Amino acid sequence: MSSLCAALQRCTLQTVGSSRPVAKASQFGPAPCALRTPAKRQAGARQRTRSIQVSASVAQMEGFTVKSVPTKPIEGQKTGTSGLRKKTKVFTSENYLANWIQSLFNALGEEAVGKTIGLGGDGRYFNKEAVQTILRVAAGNGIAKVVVGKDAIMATPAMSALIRRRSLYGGLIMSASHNPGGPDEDWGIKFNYSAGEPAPEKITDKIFGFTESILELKLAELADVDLSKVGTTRFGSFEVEVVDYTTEYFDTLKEVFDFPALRAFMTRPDFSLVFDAMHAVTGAYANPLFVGELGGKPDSIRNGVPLEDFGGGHPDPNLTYAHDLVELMWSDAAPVLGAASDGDGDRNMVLGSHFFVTPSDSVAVIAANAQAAIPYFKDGLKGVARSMPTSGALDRVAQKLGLQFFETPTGWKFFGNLMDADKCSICGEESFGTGADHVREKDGMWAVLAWLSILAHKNKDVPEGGKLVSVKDIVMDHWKQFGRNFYSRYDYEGVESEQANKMVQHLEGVIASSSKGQKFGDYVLETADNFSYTDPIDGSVAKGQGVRFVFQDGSRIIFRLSGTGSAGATIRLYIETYTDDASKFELDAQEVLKSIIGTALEVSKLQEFTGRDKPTVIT
Ligand code: VG1
Ligand code: CO
Repeated sequence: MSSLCAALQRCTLQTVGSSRPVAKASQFGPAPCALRTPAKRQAGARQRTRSIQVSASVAQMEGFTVKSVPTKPIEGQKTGTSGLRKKTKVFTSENYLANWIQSLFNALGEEAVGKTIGLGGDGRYFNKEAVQTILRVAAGNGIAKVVVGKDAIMATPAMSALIRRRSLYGGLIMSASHNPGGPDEDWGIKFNYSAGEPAPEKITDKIFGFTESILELKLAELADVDLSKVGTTRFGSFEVEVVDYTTEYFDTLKEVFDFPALRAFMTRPDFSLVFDAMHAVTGAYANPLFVGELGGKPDSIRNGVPLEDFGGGHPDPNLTYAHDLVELMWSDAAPVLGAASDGDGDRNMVLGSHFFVTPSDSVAVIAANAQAAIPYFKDGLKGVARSMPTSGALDRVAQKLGLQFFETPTGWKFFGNLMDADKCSICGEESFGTGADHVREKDGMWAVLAWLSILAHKNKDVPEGGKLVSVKDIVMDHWKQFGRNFYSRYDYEGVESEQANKMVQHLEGVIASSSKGQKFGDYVLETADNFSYTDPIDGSVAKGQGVRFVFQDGSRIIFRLSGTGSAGATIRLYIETYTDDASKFELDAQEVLKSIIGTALEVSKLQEFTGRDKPTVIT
């Protein structure tokens, strides 16, 4: 007997709306037994035909009713780099969300029946309503229990920790990450699997397949659950547990870091921190963590209340969107450490007084210091990994420490397999994402605690009132050992998709006709390709992950199209050069990269294709 049938064993079937057209068997999802009674289940083809003729039906589960509601496929429900993201108005349109959730359960099939999943999000507009819809579809598809963050809150890394610590089957995160929120902005949803990792492409492709053929929603008739109070609500065989969203996450962070040592450092009178939560989800975590657990001053937290529209801003921790923090860090009142996080709490930006740490340098510095400064890594690292467009700073650390090293496509889903196979401890992306194998997501708060740990370690012998080793000192010291990778990213947002695609086609042509040794401006070509990745663990292949030109001195030009936008296209241009000449370390990256950026724009004919003479964001 299938597990779905087992879960629905107590169903009783009633027929309603008998004037509806007869549905074909193939129009139903993978679990037609949901529409049958146990007695009929054994009675073979005749009964099966009869039950399938009931196109609008209700099944009585123990404690609630499941309605079969007809629906139609909706175009374009394809998951991008991280979940499905669209304008909020698209998601709130009829059945848009329910269709995707139903397709998810169709894709997961019987494996998910009777299981427990997590649910929460970044606090953005529509999350609380979305929870109620998701609960109805989950119950209608035989999920036994959903663990929901209080007030529908759950940061992305916290969901990963929740899944892992509670051995959940998976979890849903309602977030469009750093994209703005509100009725006229963006909404999004992602599914994480049993190790807490973003669903691999083989699952997201399957979900997309179901969205293209879906004709039925299985909706449980449930009263709204009160999300404002921790506790359990039972609907017969279905259960909803509203939980404190900090518990599992903080328990995990406590296993990684030495909290008493961090507390001692945080409370030094000569140390100061400013954490900018950007009115996003880490607002819900920053106070209990930095103030509650670590003894920081309450005024170290800025924009610490999560708002449905993130206060009208982009909750994206970079030099453009976190400008208040950047201004503070370049003022006389700059604290020792400045940090910010994004909408769903997986990204981070780290700053020192008058100093910005690029994310590519940040992961390299953390990897180089992890063993000495962070208890979780006291036995050394298993390996490190970075996404392809991330600078080569981490490669140099791997080489020096003799670590396994991996270069993956953009998006966190590619790191999970390496971690599950014990091949990678720390990884990062140039897009302000840093993390480790304590969870299977990038982790903004983890990165801040990692920097706090490094600062605490480097300053352990500095007496109070002595000159503290600063963030800048740590990075300068790193460059002295490893050299500096000058790095920048140009984003051209809201470009017409067709023009962006044409530019990529043009670049493919340039690749095809280029050869090793050819000169591009001041640079001599080593290789050019469209990056393709074969997962070393499961052999899956991801193609077309970014056009790259790698030059003989290690400099690189990379172009890729964003997979997280909700409309139009965003072109990303990544540029990198390297120097081990210490006299150049303090030069401005934009100055150093000027000539190679010029080459990149010339080769791509970006302006010709897009009409843009400058990027919308530079990081
Ligand atoms: C961007 C970043 C990528 C990151 C992804 C999700 O993707 O470049 O590195 O993993 O966002 O991050 P894209 O396809 O737009 O370049 V998050 O914090 O938005 O979940
Ligand atoms: Co994010």
